[in-house]
Amino acid sequence: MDHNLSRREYERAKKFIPGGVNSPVRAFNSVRSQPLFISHGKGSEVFDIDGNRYLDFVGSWGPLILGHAFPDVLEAIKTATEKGTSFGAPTVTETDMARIICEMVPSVEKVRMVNSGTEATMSALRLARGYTGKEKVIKFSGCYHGHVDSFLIQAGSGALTHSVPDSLGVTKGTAKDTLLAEFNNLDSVIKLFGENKNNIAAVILEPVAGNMGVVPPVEGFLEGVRAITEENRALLIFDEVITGFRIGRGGAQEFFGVQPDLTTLGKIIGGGLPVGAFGGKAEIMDCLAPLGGVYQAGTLSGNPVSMAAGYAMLQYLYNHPDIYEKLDEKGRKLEEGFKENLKNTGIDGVVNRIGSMMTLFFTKSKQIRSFKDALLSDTEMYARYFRLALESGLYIAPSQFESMFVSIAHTETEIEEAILKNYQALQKLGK
Ligand code: HOZ
Repeated sequence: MDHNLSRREYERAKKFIPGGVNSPVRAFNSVRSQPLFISHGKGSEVFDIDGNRYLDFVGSWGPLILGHAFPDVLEAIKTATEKGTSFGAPTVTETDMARIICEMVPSVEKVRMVNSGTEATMSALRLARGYTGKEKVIKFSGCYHGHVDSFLIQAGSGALTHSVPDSLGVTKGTAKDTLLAEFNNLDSVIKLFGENKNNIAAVILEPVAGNMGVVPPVEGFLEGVRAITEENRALLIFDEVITGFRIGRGGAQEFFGVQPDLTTLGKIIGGGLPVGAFGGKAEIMDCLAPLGGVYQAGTLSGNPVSMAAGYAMLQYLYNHPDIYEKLDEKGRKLEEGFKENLKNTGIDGVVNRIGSMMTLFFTKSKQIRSFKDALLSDTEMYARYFRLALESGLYIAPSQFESMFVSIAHTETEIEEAILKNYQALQKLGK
């Protein structure tokens, strides 16, 4: 495969953009490669500016449940832009969007739109503090909630990939209010509540960790966190930026039957456009300005074009509830194929999957149930695997600590193609 144009473009980008990219993971640093510059995408495929075709399992990091350039979404964007792109004043689609989110996500009675997942988690935290009058927040090591100061402490995703889980620029004052627990370890949460009596405003987590690679919750974990937060009058925040509308119509909370007080959503509701939202019980949400004393605002919040794209996608999901079975079936096939390939090539690895989210960890461990387990993975091996896969036209996350995403656009033949490419890459790895 020829990557000359991407390489040239990367050199040009580096002159004007820090590191040549607008978000670190896509620089491909941790897999010791160079970023691809994408020209376009269609369905399950993306094409780079050199004209190479890739079977895409990144899917813009999750939101493209329906695949690239889905006709309903494109049509909605076109119609919306023809009427103007921003008003900073209410439009009808904002209410349509809010209504469909409230209808689909079990715990959400009211919702406020923002522009990204980072904004959603930042705002949800302020709201939790304002509502409870308490200051501290518990997060889990390896969970990622965007680049909010309070959450850039032992964070997953790009922070982890680039070995700076604790970012420079976060003050000690901010960091002292963030307490760290271990994912899938209830005792670690109980201990923190014991040590910080009556001062924990909220516990935030990804109900299925997706930014340390995919790590599903063990049985009883989410229920346990729910019970502890209730006992201690702290809010439970589910960050469903990845899982919302992906592992089920009502996200992880519907899938596992555990209802948080607040839910944060991000790119997943934008049909590929920049958007975010946070929502929950009306009593809590009504503490936001202009009703209450917790201030939160944004000119582009509820932007008409993003709302139109997101609403078109959510309507499609609402009207086609069977797609979740289809996604799970495609995910299952991929998982089985990858596991079979590991066995047949003698490479040590674990495949974690839930629905259409999946990670292949290169590890000698038998299972990956915690952040500590995930950290034992052989990231050098993943880097080599990534490069081999990419060269064969399989586009997966450029980091061990992310998820693969399957969309409804992936056909059975393409899932088989991915399994074959995975096999060929593993075979080469083993040599
Ligand atoms: N935060 C994303 C991964 N979980 C990466 C975003 C990007 O580089 O576009």
